[in-house]
Amino acid sequence: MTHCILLGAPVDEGQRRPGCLMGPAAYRVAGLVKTLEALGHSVEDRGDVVPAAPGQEICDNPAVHHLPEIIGWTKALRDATSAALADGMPIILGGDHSLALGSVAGVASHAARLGRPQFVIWLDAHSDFHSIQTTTSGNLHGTPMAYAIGRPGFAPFPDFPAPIPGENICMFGIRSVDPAELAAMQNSDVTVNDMRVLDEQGIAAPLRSFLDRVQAANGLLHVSLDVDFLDPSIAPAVGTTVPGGTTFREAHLVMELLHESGLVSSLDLVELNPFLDERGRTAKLMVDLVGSLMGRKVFDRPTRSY
Ligand code: EXY
Ligand code: MN
Ligand code: MN
Ligand code: MN
Repeated sequence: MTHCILLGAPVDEGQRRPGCLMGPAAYRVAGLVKTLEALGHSVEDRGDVVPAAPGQEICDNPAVHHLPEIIGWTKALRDATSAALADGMPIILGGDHSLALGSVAGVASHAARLGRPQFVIWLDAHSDFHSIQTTTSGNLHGTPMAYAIGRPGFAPFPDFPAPIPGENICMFGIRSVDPAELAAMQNSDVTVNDMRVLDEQGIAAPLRSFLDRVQAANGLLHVSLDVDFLDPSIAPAVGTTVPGGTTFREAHLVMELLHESGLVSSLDLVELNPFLDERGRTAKLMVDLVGSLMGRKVFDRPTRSY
């Protein structure tokens, strides 16, 4: 049984399409609490995080927008996530992926306090590897991974508490990468399982080899699940759809294997824009996937001795 702590993060300033700020409410309406409680977990909904007051931060990239607001969210989400980890498993309800600037900083600072390595699995069509210097869209939801790994170019942001080594980051589902991101990633040790890897090897082999590394290092694992990891045909309610995403079963298999590893200590659910589909179909699918991550299965399988 896990004590799940819900943190609403109604952030939409990291991109330009209105709607993500309705994400936290949509997850609550879609029955996230009931799903978790039905699996025997306790749930504490701490409501929506309130961002720190925006400062006067500026940067020399004219494309960047809402920098002070995003920095305010980052500080508040870093602190709320880190505090929640002392009491249970934070589940951060987004809101766009700029929330991970704060949530990943929060898990990293918690892991550093424990003296354990922090690992991240990034389930996304996008690598989100821009610095605020290299982004051309100026949408800061495309930058959290660069901040987490300690790429230069985040001067206006608080120092990232304990930059995560590239070898501790594994991406799945990648199929939309900008040239500047590719150049930066090729200079890093991040494992990038783009959709071609999933086509050729499936999910289990690359995922199990990453989980073996997390286990061997006695690591903590943060899961960042972007709605656009999924194929748009099953998850249309996201502003950055990219064709050729994962199927319903591939996504559930990822969650089931993560559950069986027993290694997951925190979760982001990001980029849901409830305005973009009908009757909460995508929100319900995301809640369904959380059910698989938290132990719902047809048959009991011996958890793999990681
Ligand atoms: N790489 C593009 C950009 O930086 O604007 C697209 C980023 C989409 C990010 C979404 C959250 O995954
Ligand atoms: Mn705006
Ligand atoms: Mn993303
Ligand atoms: Mn994405």
